[in-house]
Amino acid sequence: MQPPLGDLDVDRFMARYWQRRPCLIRAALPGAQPPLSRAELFTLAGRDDVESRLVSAFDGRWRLVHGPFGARSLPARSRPGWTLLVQGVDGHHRAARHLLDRFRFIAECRLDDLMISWASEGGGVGPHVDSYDVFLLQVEGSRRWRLGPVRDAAMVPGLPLKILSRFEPTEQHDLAPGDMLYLPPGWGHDGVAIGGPCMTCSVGFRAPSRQELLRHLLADAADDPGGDDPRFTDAGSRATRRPGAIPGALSDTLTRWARDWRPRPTEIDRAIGCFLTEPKASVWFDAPTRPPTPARFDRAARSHGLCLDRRSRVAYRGRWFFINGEACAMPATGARWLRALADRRRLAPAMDARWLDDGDLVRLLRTWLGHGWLRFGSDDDA
Ligand SMILES: [Mn+2]
Repeated sequence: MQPPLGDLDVDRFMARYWQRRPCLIRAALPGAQPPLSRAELFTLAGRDDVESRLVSAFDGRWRLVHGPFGARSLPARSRPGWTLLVQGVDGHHRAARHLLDRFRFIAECRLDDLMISWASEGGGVGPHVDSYDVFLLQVEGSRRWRLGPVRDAAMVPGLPLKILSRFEPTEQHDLAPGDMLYLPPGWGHDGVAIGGPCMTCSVGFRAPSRQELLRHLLADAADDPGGDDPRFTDAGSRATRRPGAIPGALSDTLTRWARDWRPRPTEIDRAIGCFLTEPKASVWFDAPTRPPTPARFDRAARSHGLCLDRRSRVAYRGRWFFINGEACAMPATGARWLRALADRRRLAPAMDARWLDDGDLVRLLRTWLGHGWLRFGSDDDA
C-alpha cells in the first residue's frame, strides 16, 4: 500500500522531516475521500465508548464540552465557529483503519490513533502545540493552517482548552482534499475551516515519556518481586524514647533496597513491550460468545485466515511477542508466523497453511481469538 506522501519519497521524508520540521505535501493522497460521512462521524460521537469533544468559539468565547453527543445536542451545521473532534475512529470503522495502514512505514507501536474533526465555517481549536507527531490530511472542504515555532509556551489563562497566548505563525497554507501537513512535536499550529465546513483526519503518533515507562516498569515489579523478597528485621534493637521517629537502621535498610533495586533485563523487555501495546482505556474487545472448537478453528482459519481486531495492538522484539499489553514468550517454531501477523496484521488463508500445523502457535491464536483480539477473515469482511 502506497504511503500517502504524494511524490515525496518515504525515505527522504523520514530523513528530512520526521521529528525535525513541518512538511506540506500537496496531493499527498490524490482523490482522498472522507473515510466516513459527516453523518457517520456524528453518530460515532453519540456513543459512550467513543471519545469526542466539541469546541466552539461563539462570540469569541472558547468553550469545550466532552461527549457523547445526542443527535440534537450539537450546534446547527450552518452556525459558524464550532468543531467536533472524534478520537480513535480507526477502532470503530474499517475505512478509517485502512487509512492508517498507509502509515505503516512508521513502527506501529508509535501509532496513537486516527482523530477526525468536522468543523463548521471558521471552526477550529485555536492556536496550540502538541507533544505528538501528527499528519493532518484534508479529506473534505478546505482548512487554513497557520504554523510556526513556539518561542513562548505561555497559554491563555482561564480557558477550558490550551491556547497559546502569543502565537507567531511563520507559514500559512490552505489545504484542499488530498493535501496533507506533517507536524513534528512542539510546533504551534492553528487550523480553521474556510469557505464552508470541512473534515480533517489527524493521524497521531505517540512518543512515550520516561515517566510513562517507569510507571509500567515499577508497577510490574511491584506485582512480581521475582524470587526473594527480603523483610526487615531488628532483633536486638533497644527500647525507644522517641516512638514517633523512624529508626535509623530501618531507614538505612529501606534506603539500600531502593538504591540497589535494578530490574532484570527480561523484566525491562517485558515492561517495554507491554507498555507499548497497552490498549487505550476506552478500548473494549468483543469476545465471541462461543469460542470455536479446535476442529472448527482449523477449518475456519484454513478457509478464511486470521486478522487482528482493529483495536488490537501488537509488537515483537527478540524472544517476546506482545499483544494488547500482555507478553508471551515467542514459541520456538511459530515465531515467524507471529512476526508476520504483527507486520501485516493478518495471516492469509490457505488449505495448506503451515502455521496451522504448529500446535503451540495454534493454542495462542485460539486463546487470543477467544479474547476478541483476533478474528477469522480479513478486516475487509467486517
Ligand atoms: Mn494539534
